[in-house]
Amino acid sequence: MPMQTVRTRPIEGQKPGTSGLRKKTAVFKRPHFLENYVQSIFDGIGGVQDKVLVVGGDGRFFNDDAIQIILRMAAANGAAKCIVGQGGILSTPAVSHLIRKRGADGGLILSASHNPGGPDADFGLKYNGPNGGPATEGVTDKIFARTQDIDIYKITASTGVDIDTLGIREHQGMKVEIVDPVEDYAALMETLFDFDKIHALFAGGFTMRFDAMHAVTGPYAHAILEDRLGAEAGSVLNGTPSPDFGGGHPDPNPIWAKDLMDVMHGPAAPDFGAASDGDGDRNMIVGRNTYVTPSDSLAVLTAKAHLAPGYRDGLAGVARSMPTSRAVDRVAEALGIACYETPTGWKFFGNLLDAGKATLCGEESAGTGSDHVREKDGLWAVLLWLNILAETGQSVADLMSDFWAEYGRCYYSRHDYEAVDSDKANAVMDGLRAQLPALPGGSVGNLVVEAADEFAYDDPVDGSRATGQGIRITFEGGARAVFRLSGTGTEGATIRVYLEKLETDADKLQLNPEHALAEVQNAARALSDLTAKTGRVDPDVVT
Ligand code: VG1
Ligand code: CO
Repeated sequence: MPMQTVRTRPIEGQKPGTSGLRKKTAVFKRPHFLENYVQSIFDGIGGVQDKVLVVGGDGRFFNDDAIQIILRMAAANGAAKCIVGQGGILSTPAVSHLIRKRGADGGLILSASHNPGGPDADFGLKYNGPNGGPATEGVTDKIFARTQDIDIYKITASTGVDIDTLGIREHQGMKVEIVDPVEDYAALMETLFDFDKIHALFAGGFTMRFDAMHAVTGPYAHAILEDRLGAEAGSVLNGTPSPDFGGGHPDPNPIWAKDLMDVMHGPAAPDFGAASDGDGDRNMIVGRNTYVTPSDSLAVLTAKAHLAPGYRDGLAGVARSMPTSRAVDRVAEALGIACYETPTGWKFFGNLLDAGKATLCGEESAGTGSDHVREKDGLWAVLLWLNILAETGQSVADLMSDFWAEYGRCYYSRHDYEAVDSDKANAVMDGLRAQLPALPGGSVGNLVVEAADEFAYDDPVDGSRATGQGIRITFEGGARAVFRLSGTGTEGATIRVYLEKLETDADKLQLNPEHALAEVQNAARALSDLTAKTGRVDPDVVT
């Protein structure tokens, strides 16, 4: 009998967070844990009988074994076909594109994104729906509900499927198609950007470094930046995916991509630098001696997107997650287009993109994307920047200076306090929550509170409401402090404090961001009483 029905029972801890389910690898490897969750996904989406699924991951430790289990379970559950990236590799945006291009019913992405990988680090699994985007809140609720009352899962008894050789084969009545992970994605990029113009830019001596951080974008970056666009060999750093990401955090920010930051601020800095994360959906942009905050990047891309062929006709609208700085709001206003504010997590952009209300979306955490897929897309952002630099002929530093002179500068920083005891983290949030009604009109230091609330989002497309999405305190003159708990951590709670200050004085556009934000940081400290409540003084990570 090639197929088994295995009796099981609910297993604790299978509640998906901001972006799928993320746990220590050892937890995912416990008997029945992954199987239970995969079956809960299948049941939560109404079964996979006769369906087509896209499957791939970022290559981290346990990627291969997990894919084998998923394929055996898809076959046992009657799926018609699985489309799998060769060697089990597919970036998150590439999965999104494949689902859409092939008209698949959904996809499974094996990744814990920017969290480190390895036997002692993190693993994750995300389900994306037929539009190519992350499971909506409604679908996520159904999957979680099933984890609570699951009793059986189905799996074939066979040992495994060859996922390394391109082509279509059969596994116990299900087709398995192994595809090149890069080809379709690269072809999509070619429809959006002026590859000739970018090629000419490199041919003219323009230099760049792209840090793939030992993660999934390596093969994509080699193929697109070096092979097709002619960036000199060696432009891609750390370009071979490794199961533990070379022992690092594949998180593209100035802390974890410090090597790249050092190069970009050193004597031999190239013209342009960029990095991407574990699963290829995030991006960091840096010019020579110039770090571009993700919030500013979204704003600049909004202002200049029309310079790339894919966006020549302008943008229908833009959207940003609530904690993302309001720089893009100012650009949208000048362009006369709508700007939506959504909760953290890409799943909230899906309806806006599907309905044609937004063309570009972004988050402060280094995610930017457009309606070409339903995920944020790291290399896409890099290519749009390259297209804009090729068209304007400006350096990143000059482009930013001009941008700030026109729109003002939103100084921005995020402070993360990691692995905080959950009760203490909740006490910080509860303490803030209790103060909210009394804050408006009062002052904290020299700042006067304009508004204070806990963010809730009413989806303009399907009318659903998401509550408890972070506390925001706005000060007169354009400063803001936002507090929320992370939904992607795997140890205790992570408190995120987001600081922002608008500056329109032409003489104050080149300040040290830390100094520019000192006042609002002090206010955030005073209001949250974070040190007394958690014992923490300095944040673990500042980006
Ligand atoms: C973090 C970021 C959020 C992002 C999410 C997934 O969530 O803040 O902006 O969408 O990670 O990113 P949280 O809940 O920890 O703040 V990733 O690149 O999965 O895929
Ligand atoms: Co990611």
